[in-house]
Amino acid sequence: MSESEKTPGLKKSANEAAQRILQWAKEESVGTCFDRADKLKPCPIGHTGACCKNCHMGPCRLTGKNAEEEGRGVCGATLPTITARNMVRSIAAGTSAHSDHARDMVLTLLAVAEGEAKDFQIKDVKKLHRVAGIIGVPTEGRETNAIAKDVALAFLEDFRRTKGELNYIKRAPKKTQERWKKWGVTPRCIDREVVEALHRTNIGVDADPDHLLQQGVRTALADGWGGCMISTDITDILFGTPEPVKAEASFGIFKEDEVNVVVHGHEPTFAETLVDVVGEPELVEYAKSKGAKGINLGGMCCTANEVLMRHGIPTAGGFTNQEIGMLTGLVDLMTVDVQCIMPSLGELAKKFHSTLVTTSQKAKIPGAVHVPFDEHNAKETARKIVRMAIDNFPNRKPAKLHENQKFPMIGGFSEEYIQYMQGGRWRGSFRPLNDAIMAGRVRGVVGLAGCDNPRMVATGVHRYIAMELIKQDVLIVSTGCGSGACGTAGYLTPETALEQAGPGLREVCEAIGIPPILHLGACVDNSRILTIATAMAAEGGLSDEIGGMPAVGIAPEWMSEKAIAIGVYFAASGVPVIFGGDSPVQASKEVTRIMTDVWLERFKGALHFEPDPEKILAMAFDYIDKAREALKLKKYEPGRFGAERVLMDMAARRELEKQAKPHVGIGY
Ligand code: NFS
Repeated sequence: MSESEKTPGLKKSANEAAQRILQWAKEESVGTCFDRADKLKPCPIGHTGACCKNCHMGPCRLTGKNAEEEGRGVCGATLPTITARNMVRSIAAGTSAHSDHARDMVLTLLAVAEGEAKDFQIKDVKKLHRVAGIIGVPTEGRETNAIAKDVALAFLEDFRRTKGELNYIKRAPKKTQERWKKWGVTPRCIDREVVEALHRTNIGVDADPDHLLQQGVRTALADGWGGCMISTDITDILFGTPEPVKAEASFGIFKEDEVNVVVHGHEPTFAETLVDVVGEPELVEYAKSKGAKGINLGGMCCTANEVLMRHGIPTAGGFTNQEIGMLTGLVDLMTVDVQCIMPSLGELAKKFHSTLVTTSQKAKIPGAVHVPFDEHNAKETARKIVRMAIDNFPNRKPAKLHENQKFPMIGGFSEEYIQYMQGGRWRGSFRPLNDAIMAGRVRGVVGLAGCDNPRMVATGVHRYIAMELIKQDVLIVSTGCGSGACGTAGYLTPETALEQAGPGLREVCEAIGIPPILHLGACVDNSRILTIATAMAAEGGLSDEIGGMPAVGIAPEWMSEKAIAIGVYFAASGVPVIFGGDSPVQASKEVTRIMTDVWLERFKGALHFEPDPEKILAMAFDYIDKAREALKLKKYEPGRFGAERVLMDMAARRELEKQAKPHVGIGY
């Protein structure tokens, strides 16, 4: 019996529009990830990290009461060895995803600098100079393209050098760098760390769990301070550093009378080109000739975050919304490139009039039309795809279901802008935020990130945690589908601060003019959190390294290997991180201990897994308050600033909890 059959009326998504569409899909017998999650329970052995399939003598599954001490694979591998190896392989996979994306950004910058990608220019020359300054590329009296070429070549070394260390390691606070040196985890380059991680986890190589996880940490740091950070910076250089921008979120962003083109995936380059061409008069005229009033561009997942941050393109939300978006019947064409794209979209598109187009040379999906894109022929490809969407518009069937829910939102908070808004162009700093934390107006900062997950009431845990945190004066910086979850709940507006935030946070938000949840961008833009934390450390008054700040990372609905890589690079950078759901290393107490107690001692960060949202919150507050105490900051007292207010009455609170409180963990 499936979970929803056992619990009639069990919500699949906390988004009411999603819930209505899913109900309709059920009546029409169209399946989604939620149905598949019900039908397909995870293997209880692999799910906990106790299954090794690294050679063909297995899979070896180490179960039983004394598995930790006595269990052995055919080769003799112990449970901690197997669990650590599985973890390290996830880190390597996640790192390669972000970093392969970063490599493409570097190659695009190089092509632009060499005049081979005529459809792109360097939009943020100031940022190019800043980045060049950090990595030691001379700028004085040089042409922009010459600087850009050297920056691109310097970053290419971050993928392949054999000696030395990543360019951006020097960007971290000195003390953080010293910890990495001391524990032998300073990454040399991205490709080498990934290859070494895969080598060491091969049968019969590294068998010491701590030593294995040390390579996991080094690989993850190559992701955070390499792949993710390079990707963020080059995207800013090419397409502009984000500044606050208004947008909209949820399924009502699709228009009934316009051609709807949806960008989904992760790499921003093609989506940026679409932004450039959709307004071209010939294309708009062509759309009108087919009976549409215009062309409407919307997004899903992290590509959406990229173009939302820079252009205010609306988003239909995160991972679990992709099939639901197509179920609206309003998607004339969806382009997908890489990562987090459900292969089911190919089949689903066929049930509607929608066309699915794969645009990356790296990914094809059965049921999709493949129109590969490269930066040399960008606009031409983009126009071709928009024409395909327009041609498909007359095939649209009259909507059986009309969903117009949408919420206003604000995105576009880069490190540069957050600094600027705290003092202006010449005096920008992190002083006001540091002061607000020191005074206890802001209790601490939480990075709310990671996926949304069909094994929970999707987006519900994000919503619940976000609201509880801001009520208790915690400022949130959000990325990836965490931002999608908050945006599609209507939480990404300054008004949310007035209605929901605790009095201290409210004062600060009102003074600076920001929402209490700052949308920082896509998942690769978690690197912005690293540079913000570094700037806060440099500003003084809090910790002089990332570790020890009243700051925590939370990914309550994570599911991707990329999230694992991110969690580990934050932990190793000094941030305690709490992931929701079950632990992928729960089979081994030793591995769990290393990732929590041992890492906390070495790096001042840790990676916890905790299925209960209440406990996630309790752990987060505990970390924040203990950090405040260690820094000898004023004790946080709820309601100390501003008049104490009843933030919500009981009825409203019950309603919110009913909506958002997820069922947690996975039953077998
Ligand atoms: Ni991050 Fe972005 Fe979303 Fe999870 Fe996937 S889209 S890269 S992995 S699901 S947050």
